[in-house]
Amino acid sequence: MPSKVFEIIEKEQERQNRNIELIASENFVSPDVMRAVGSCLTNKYSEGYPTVRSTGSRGRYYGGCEYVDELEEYCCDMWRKVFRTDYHVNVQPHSGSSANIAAYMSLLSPGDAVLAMNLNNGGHLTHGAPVNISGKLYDMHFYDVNAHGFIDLEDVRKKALECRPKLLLAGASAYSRKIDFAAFAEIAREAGSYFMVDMAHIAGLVAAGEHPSPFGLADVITTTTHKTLRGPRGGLIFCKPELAKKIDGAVFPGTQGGPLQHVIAGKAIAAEEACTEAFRDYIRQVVRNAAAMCKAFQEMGYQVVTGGTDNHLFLLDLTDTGLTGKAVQEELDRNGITLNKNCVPNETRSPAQTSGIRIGTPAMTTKGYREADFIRVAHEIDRIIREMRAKQ
Ligand code: DSN
Repeated sequence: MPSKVFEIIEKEQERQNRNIELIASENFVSPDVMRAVGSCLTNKYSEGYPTVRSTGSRGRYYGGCEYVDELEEYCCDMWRKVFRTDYHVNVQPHSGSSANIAAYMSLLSPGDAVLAMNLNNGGHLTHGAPVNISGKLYDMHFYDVNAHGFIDLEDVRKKALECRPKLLLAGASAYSRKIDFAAFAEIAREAGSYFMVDMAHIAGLVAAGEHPSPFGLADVITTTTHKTLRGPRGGLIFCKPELAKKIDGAVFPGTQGGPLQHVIAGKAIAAEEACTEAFRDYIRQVVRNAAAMCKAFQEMGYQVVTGGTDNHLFLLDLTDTGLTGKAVQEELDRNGITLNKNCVPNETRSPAQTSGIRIGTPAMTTKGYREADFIRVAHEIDRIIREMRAKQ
């Protein structure tokens, strides 16, 4: 008798085939990534690092690691190639959160000041939210967006010079505009701070040259591999070579045990894919699709935070409609359109309700959608929202 698990997987597969997927942080991996992640590498323990490593790290704690050593070195080389960088890279973080925690551990002591983007205005849980370990361990300070939703670099500078953070953090989960990493780096230099970038959302755009790169500017760069990069779920940490030993030690043994070599194999394949012209075409289409869909909403009278988008996502501010983000998310889900509720700048509702929704184009671009398809979906979302308003 087949396991109940396969029945559940089959249902999820059907949901993924059927629904229009607009969650900005999701994507669909290639069959090769899927095959690597489901491979025999899941059976292998390999605590430690490949034996011959420029950082002088300690090798593995287990026998039989000759092939996973080769794999992990190859994966590191491929990610340096993707971002055209000579930064050190650690490919072991199990997730973006693990990558961020290890990065903090390597640079900070408990109680050190950190300046990051406010979660309510587009930041991330692991950037110091009080409920997250980052918010409990460090003395968090937050910069805001201005009245139009743009990162307020004057506010960043003022707060950095006031609190003199040990670490200045740039990066967001719900921000639709280019981030000026050069300006952040300059502020970090003035304030005497380490500069860290969490580029999880936009990493695919950075790889394809569609967003300014933080390489050469940031001391440490973290990312997930499963968003615009279209790899398996996981994290990466890049750092300037002089921080390599600290970063490696903070990942293992600092915060993790054995690496997931089957996921590292998937990450290596994603890196190979990210070096292709087909990947760059996909990213360019992601950006064109977001711009087209965003414009369609604006033409129908919707309020878009910042008045547009430069990347793969945008936020609709539904305040004028009187509907919550939660209600719209749930009604769209019933109609086969998947996205998530999101706070808007100066949010008046709780994060469980919100006044906005976040819309992203990577996943459906991977499925082949182009501008006209996204415009059609925008009109379908408008139809559903108008029906909801009529029932209010
Ligand atoms: N939770 C992810 C997102 O949806 O943006 C970020 O980690």
